Amino acid sequence: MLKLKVPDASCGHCAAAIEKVVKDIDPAAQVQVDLSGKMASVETSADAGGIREAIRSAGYENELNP
Ligand SMILES: [Cu+2]
Repeated sequence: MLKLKVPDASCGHCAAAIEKVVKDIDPAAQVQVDLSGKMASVETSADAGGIREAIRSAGYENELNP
């Protein structure tokens, strides 16, 4: 489980955009975006760096949350 802080995620469109770019990499990924907590949880077997870069490219800076 990859937990990311995504400070700029503020609405449903943000959540959908994040989910889309993750699923473009791993269609089997489970993605949950917590807008109030500004967190994204991603269950994936894909490389964390690639997932983070894709989310960043979509316009959302993100940090690993331990
Ligand atoms: Cu938004």
